[in-house]
Amino acid sequence: FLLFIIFLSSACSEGNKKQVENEAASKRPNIIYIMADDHAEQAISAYGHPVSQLAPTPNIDRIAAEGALFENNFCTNSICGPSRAVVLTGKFSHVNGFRMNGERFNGDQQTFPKLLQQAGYKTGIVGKWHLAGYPQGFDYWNILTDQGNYYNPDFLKVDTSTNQVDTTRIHGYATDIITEEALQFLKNAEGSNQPFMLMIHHKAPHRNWMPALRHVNKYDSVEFPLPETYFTDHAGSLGSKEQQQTIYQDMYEGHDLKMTKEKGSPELAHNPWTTDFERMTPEQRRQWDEAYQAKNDSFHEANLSGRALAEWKGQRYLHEYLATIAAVDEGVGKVLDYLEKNGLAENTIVVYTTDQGFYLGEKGWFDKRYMYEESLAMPLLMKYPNHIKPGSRIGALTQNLDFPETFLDYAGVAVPADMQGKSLKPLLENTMKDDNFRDAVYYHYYDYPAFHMVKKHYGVRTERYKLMHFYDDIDTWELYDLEEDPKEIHNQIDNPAYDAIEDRLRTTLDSLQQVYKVTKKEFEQAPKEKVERAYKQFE
Ligand code: SGN
Ligand code: CA
Repeated sequence: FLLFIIFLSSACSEGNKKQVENEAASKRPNIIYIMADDHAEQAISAYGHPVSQLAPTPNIDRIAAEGALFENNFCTNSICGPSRAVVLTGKFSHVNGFRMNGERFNGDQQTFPKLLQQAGYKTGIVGKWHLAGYPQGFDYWNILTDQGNYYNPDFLKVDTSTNQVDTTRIHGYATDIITEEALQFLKNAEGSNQPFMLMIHHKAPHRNWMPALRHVNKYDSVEFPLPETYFTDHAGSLGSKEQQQTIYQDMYEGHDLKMTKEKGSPELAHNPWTTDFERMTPEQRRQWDEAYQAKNDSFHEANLSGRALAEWKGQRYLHEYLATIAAVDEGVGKVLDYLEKNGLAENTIVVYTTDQGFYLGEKGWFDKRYMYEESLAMPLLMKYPNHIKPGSRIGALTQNLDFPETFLDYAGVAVPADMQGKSLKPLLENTMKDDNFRDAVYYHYYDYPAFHMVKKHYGVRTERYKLMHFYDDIDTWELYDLEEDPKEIHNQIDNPAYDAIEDRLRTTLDSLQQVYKVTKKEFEQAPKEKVERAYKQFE
């Protein structure tokens, strides 16, 4: 009898233990990671920039209102594939090995989705991948081929009947298709006792900024403020003298700005890559041309030149860019609504971010790549009810490098010692002061010569200052005082008043390079062949 009692009580305590474990497991949060492509902070209304107030993003803003907005989140290398590789691995580009687009990501290495999957998470990714090779560590994936197309895009996924990877062209608009794919993943996860982690990677608002048909005229009547530096010559920066990302010099009039050759004709002006438009169905193309006809005709009638033409181009660019975001915002709304309607909102962390910042006409530019604020800054919003106080603003210097550790931390999975970031949980849950998180961030961009001709550079940014070194076929330093000069127009490197600050920044830079294991090898890559100014090739 005694034995029976002992057996019973040990069975009960086993049972209790299991139950506790199950409860803990079921409480592990789901994670939805939404990443747009090239979505600037200036174009998320929660960040408060004037442009975004005229093109608000109410659904993305819900994440900020219900959770936290990071005011100083940065990428480590402002370009697509590399940023994604950092997010997956929690390691700088020189450690994870993916330094520039076109390289191949070594998918065999440790990533956070793999670690979550091993810990019992159901993992998925839909949308842009852009790392070459196929995703590893995901139970389900359906990814855009390469950069992906806005209309009728091609997707790659495993056909479970043959176990082969198939390419399928899906009819419709990329952002909507990716949203539908995400909702389908969530539906399939229903009833499962596994927590899930889903990455929703939009193509929008990447170049060439083609809005959904329902949005092509959305901002026609809106005049957006162009940045005050739209025509500013960044004279103190030798590092950016040769850039090719000036809206009024380097954008392709047809491909980017959807300008036509002449009044009355739908035929596009300079359009080097015809596939974006040719893949539209005749009906899509008919609706598209119809929507653009009147506005393109009135452009021809106005006969603009010089500054007025440059301003018109800036305006057209903002219209297009912001209109592609409208569909992303709707998609975010659908995902949030789904979570609410299905009782999942409470136990799901939702993140909204993008792969890097972007220029919306500051210094006349588009694109990214630079360590200057607009492209270094990476919007980050995160909500997790009952854990993150609604309306929190986090000012700490954070990076995409920190994302994987944050997710592992929340999932209760041990963080591997070789990851180089820090969990954001103490900031999100208010157990750490912003100032105690990190003194400085390290940055390194490698892709030169390439599209837009942004030279190789690395540097350090503290709360107030930034020191950058452009190298390779140039050897020049820049120093900015972000408090005195937030637009980074005045390079103070030769100003003796900043000598002591420069010394301190160099020391910080050296020590960061040591901590992050930057080796000399980094700076000794064979130079790539130079490319001609892209626009001139097509003139
Ligand atoms: C394309 C774009 C470039 C852009 C790169 C990288 N040109 O080449 O403007 O800088 O992608 O973007 S396009 O006209 O072909 O769109 S990234 O987001 O993938 O890094
Ligand atoms: Ca990008």
